[in-house]
Amino acid sequence: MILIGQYDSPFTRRVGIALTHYGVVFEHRPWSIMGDANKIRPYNPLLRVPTLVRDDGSVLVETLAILDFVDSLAPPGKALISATEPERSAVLRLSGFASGISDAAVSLFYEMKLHAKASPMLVERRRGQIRDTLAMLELEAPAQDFWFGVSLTHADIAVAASIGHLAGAHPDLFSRIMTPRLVAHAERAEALPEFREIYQPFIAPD
Ligand SMILES: N[C@@H](CCC(=O)N[C@@H](CS)C(=O)NCC(=O)O)C(=O)O
Repeated sequence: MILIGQYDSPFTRRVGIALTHYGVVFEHRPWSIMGDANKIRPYNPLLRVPTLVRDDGSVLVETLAILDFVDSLAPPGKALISATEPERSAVLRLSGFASGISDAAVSLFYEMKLHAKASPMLVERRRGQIRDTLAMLELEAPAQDFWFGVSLTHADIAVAASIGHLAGAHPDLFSRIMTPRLVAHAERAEALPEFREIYQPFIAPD
């Protein structure tokens, strides 16, 4: 199995951490979405990461679809999401909001980097989406290590990956956002072995 994408992508990092948590052996190709586009194209003409190439050669795109497959490889007792409700939807809800922050942060980055003059309306909309969603999650953030009880879930990974990406890609915005409980939660997650192993500081796409 091959995971394509650099770990400064919060989406690719989510997949890499989940695979590592499950003890799945995989090959990592840390290709840049811009500089290595020609390498990514044969696997994924959308030129997006994460891209997962399965052992049978079939390709999965979109983090949720990839994680759906990755979860089928979970060893007993290690599942990052419950098979039953309401626990399952609670993890999906939180992961969705956390990854949505990353969607807005990635879009904001491209808007500011790739346009000679960024759209003030779009920039303000993205900043507001990030700020308001973080504020909502801050009210829910737990004091204990894991968001939902005693073990790691996709929600913990999504929150930490999004916070880490935001801090790297938008340091000014991040420094103005006051979410101490969320940041503390992310710091606890970042201390875990799978987070330390699957990490790359943010590098602006060339
Ligand atoms: N909805 C996608 C988002 C993935 C995404 O935005 N990836 C970014 C890197 S962080 C990307 O590949 N951007 C390249 C592009 O859109 O051209 C997912 O969940 O996998």
